[in-house]
Amino acid sequence: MAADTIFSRIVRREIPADIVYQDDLVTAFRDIEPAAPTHVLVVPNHIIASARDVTDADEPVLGRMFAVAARIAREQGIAETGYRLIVNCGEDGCQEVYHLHMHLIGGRPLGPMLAAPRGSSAH
Ligand code: DGP
Repeated sequence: MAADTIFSRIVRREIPADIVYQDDLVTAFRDIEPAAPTHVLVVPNHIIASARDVTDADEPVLGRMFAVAARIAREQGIAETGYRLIVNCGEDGCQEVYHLHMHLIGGRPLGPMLAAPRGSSAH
């Protein structure tokens, strides 16, 4: 069995979080460090550590994550103005929590996609 994560404890409602949606496959809750007026995390209820650990068997839950993100975006009133969906993976992707999650971020213009670390280049 996969190790427990802070997000699986939120899914089980063992620790507080502002849950905006939950069903049999996924849970969505507000990020504790919001990067924009709307910043929601959509997570599978069961632990998939990272995007690199996804398998064919995960396709239903991955589809649900996108469908739920679209639903929440509509509910939050940002579907028309637009938003960004982000999945960080591994060390270079700055993943902090090893329980797959999709960031749904919007409610203001978000600017260019990547903020490069100082002194870095694309090559
Ligand atoms: P990432 O770098 O993609 O792994 O982002 C992890 C996000 O999770 C980060 O934006 C902060 C958020 N986060 C971490 N711990 C908690 C928590 O206990 N509650 C909530 N709501 N969000 C958390």
